[in-house]
Amino acid sequence: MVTVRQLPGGDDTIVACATAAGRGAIAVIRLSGARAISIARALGAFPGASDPPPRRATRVALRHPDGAPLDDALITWFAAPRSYTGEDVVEIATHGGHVVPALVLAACAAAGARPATPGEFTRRAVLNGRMDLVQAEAVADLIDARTTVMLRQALSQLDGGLSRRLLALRDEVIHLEALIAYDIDFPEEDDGPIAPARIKNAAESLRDALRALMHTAPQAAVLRDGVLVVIAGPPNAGKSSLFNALLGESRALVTPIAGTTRDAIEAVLDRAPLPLRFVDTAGLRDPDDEIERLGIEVSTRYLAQAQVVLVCGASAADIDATLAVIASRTGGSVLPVRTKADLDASASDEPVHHVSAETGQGLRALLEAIDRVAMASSVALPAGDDVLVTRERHRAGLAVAHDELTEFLMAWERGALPAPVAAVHLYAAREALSDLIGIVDTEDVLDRVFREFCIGK
Ligand SMILES: Nc1nc2c(ncn2[C@@H]2O[C@H](COP(=O)(O)OP(=O)(O)O)[C@@H](O)[C@H]2O)c(=O)[nH]1
Ligand SMILES: [Mg+2]
Repeated sequence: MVTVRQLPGGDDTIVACATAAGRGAIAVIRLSGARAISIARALGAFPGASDPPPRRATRVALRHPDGAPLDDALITWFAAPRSYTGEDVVEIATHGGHVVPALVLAACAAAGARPATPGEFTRRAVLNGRMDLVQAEAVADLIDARTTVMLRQALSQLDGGLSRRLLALRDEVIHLEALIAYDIDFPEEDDGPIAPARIKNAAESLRDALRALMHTAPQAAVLRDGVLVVIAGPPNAGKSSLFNALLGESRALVTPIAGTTRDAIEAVLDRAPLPLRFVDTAGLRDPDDEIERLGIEVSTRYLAQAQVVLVCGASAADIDATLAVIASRTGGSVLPVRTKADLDASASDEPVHHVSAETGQGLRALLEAIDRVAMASSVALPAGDDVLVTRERHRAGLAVAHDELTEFLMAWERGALPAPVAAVHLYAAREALSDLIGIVDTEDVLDRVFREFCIGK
């Protein structure tokens, strides 16, 4: 059970551009592997025979191994093992743009580097023990983060928060295995076998801890994707204008999301306490859509999952008509919104939000109302240092471990299976957790048995 395997060509020195392509002040090209220094030397860096001082940026007139000038660059060497990958790493900061980074990459290749495959630097970091698998995923989460809360989660995961939790759970499995092993190996010990109730209690609390961590997945999903706020109403109600006005009004970081479906336009507002993910219809006519036949525009696909629905209309009648169509089709909180309030000065005491995309009236109050219902309808927000499960891989691995614990408990309580057979479930639970973190270690159980039970006596 090795989760991370060496790729073919694992000894190669790899090269890639670490910054995004296109115009920019600088680009960073990264080399990793045993030949990183000699390749940099072939490009004109580090003159002289002795190794350059590590972690110090030096200026270099870069040139192709054939002598052609490339750029005026800064170059930094990170000596193995104190580097991102654990290998010798050379970072070349060149000018950005379309040509320079491409030419420098080509020069590195000409000097013997191989273009890296996606994620290969981080893969090497895992292989060399610089980080575990969960931390490697956090690197990707950090880069993909669209909200501040998700960024914080990724940072905490990168710092080893989730890994430590998973390791602690795995330790508990090993502890249980040790208890069982003792029971198997020393049934005639003076102090008698371990009380079955002790094993049952330990297994139950472990199963509950696995379940609790597994159940943080929906929280993480809300933090990552935002609370789903779907806008509904008749054509021309002012939905798209409201969508744009809300995004503008909030002055928060807005990330437009390229059409996950054809019938919707989405954007995530990075907003406290929860990010909000607004969905407007793309206004495409779909003759097969029952809701559209009823004269209401809404992204049907999102309606069932919506946590909040803004039911929009320029008149009370329009709002009522929309409510009638929407109510039975969503489990989310419904907020009635009277649009184009600038055209209709008549105040009313209905529990309706009056907004104008034209004047900005009522937008802030509507956003705050959305915050309130989102908080009320959402899974509880994690406390600052709470560890969350941010990926399906984590949830699935925990589910396997949880189910194995459940199987073990059933067998143990019934006394149906001999202890060595029941212990197979513990082994499977441990493997599932090891897989999550990316550990390969067969000595753990023996270690624990020896340490805890003084077998040498
Ligand atoms: N006066 C006024 N007109 C608005 C307002 N919001 C939207 N409109 C107008 O109403 C029409 C339909 O707006 P639109 O946002 O496309 O509605 P949708 O079909 O529901 O997405 C457009 O001509 C808008 O300019 C508003 O707050 N005040
Ligand atoms: Mg529209």
